Amino acid sequence: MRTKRPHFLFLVAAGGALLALACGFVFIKNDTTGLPLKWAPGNIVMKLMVDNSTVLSDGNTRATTLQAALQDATRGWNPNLGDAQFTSTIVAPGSGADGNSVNEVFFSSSPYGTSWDSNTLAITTAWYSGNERVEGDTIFNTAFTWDSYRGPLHAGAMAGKEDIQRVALHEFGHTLGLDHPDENGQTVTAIMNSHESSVDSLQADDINGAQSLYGPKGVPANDNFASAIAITLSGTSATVTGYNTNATKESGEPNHAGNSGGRSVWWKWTAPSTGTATLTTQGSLFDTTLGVYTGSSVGSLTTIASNDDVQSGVVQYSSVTFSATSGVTYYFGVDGFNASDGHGADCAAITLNLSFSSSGTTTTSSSSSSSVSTTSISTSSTIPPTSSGGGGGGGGAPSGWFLGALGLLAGMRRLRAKRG
Ligand SMILES: [Ca+2]
Ligand SMILES: [Ca+2]
Ligand SMILES: [Ca+2]
Ligand SMILES: [Zn+2]
Repeated sequence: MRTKRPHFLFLVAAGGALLALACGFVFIKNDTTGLPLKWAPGNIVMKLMVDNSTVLSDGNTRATTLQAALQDATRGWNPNLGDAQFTSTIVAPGSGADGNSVNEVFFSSSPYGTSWDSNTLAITTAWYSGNERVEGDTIFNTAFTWDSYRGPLHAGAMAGKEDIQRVALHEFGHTLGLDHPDENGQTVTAIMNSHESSVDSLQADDINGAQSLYGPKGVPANDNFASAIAITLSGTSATVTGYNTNATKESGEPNHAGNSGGRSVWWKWTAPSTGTATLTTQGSLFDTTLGVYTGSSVGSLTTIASNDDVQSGVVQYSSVTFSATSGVTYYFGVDGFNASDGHGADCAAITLNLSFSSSGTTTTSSSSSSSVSTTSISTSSTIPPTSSGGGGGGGGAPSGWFLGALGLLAGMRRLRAKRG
C-alpha cells in the first residue's frame, strides 16, 4: 500500500528488504485520508500537573524534567520544530480530563478509568479533527518508581528506576504526531521506538520525523513566485521535495485550485518538447492544492490546470495532467488547503512528482496554427469512489490502542511507551 512518508527515504530502495533498512520515522495517521495528524502552526500549550518540589537524581524535579523534554534549547523538542513550539505551565499535581481540549500531563494509577497493563510506562492520547491534532494528554504510570537521569537505563544506582526524561521525550513525540518505527517494520535508533532503552535523547530519525511535519526553521527558499526552483527531468520524470512550512501568499497570487490557501511555494519547468505532463503531490504530508500556470509575474498568471484533491476529502493530494508545449516554462504552485478555521493553510513536507510523455513525431494536430501556450486542461481523477464510510484511506493500521472514533474524520487514539 502506498505510504505518505517523505519520498527521499525511498530513493535508493527498490525492494521490501531495503525499505526496512532505509526507512525510519512513522506517523500517527488519519485512517481516512492516510495523512499524518499534526498540530496547526503556533504554540502547543501543555499543562504540567506534576510535582515541582522533590529534587531527582539529575537535579530536576518531575515538572522541570518534563519542561526540558518539551522546551530545552539542546535536548528538548522545540529547537527542532519549524513552525510550532511547546509552551507549558506548571500547576499543582492532579488529574487531567479526557476530551477537554487541554493538553495535560500527570501521573495516575488508573488512566481515565482504565487499567494499566503491567509493562506500560505511559500513554499519550491523540484527539484529532480532520488531519489536525487538537488534544494530547500524557499520563505516567504510578506503579513504577520514577527518577530523572542520563545514560544507561536501570544501571547501578538507577536499578529499578524509570527515567522520566526519556519517557517524556517519547510521549511528547506522540504528542507531535510520531508513531513507533519498530512496530511499523522499521529498524532505526530512535527515542520513538516502542520500548524504553539506553537511548536517552532525541536521535536523528526522531528529529527528521518531527521536521517532516513541522518543517525546519525559516521561510522556504521558493516561497515567492520569482524564486521558483527549476525542475529538470531525469529521463521522463522528476521528483522534488520541499516544505511549505512558514511560507506565505503574495499579493496578486491566484487561489490555487480555487482555495484561499496561504502557504504556497513554487517550482518551474520548461517543456523540452511538446507532449503530455502529469504533476502530482502524492507523498506530501498534508492536504495540498496545486496550480499550473504560465506567465512572468505572480499577479498576471494564466491558469493551465489546477486540482485540490484526487478524491474530494479522502485522497487529498493533488494531480493534474496538461498538454505542454515545447519551450514553454510552466510554473507549479503548491499550497495547503485552507479550511477557513483560523489556522491558515495546511503545511508540512512536500513531494512533487512530474512525469512527461513527449508527443514523439512532430505533432500532427488538427489545428495547423502554431499554438501559443493555451493548452487543454484535464485534472485527473481516476480513482473510483470508495464505499461510503470505509476507513481504509491508505495509512495502515495505527499502533497502540485505538479506543474509538468520533466520526469519520475525528477520533482518538492512545499510544504507549513500554518498559524496556
Ligand atoms: Ca485533556
Ligand atoms: Ca508563497
Ligand atoms: Ca488537497
Ligand atoms: Zn509510544
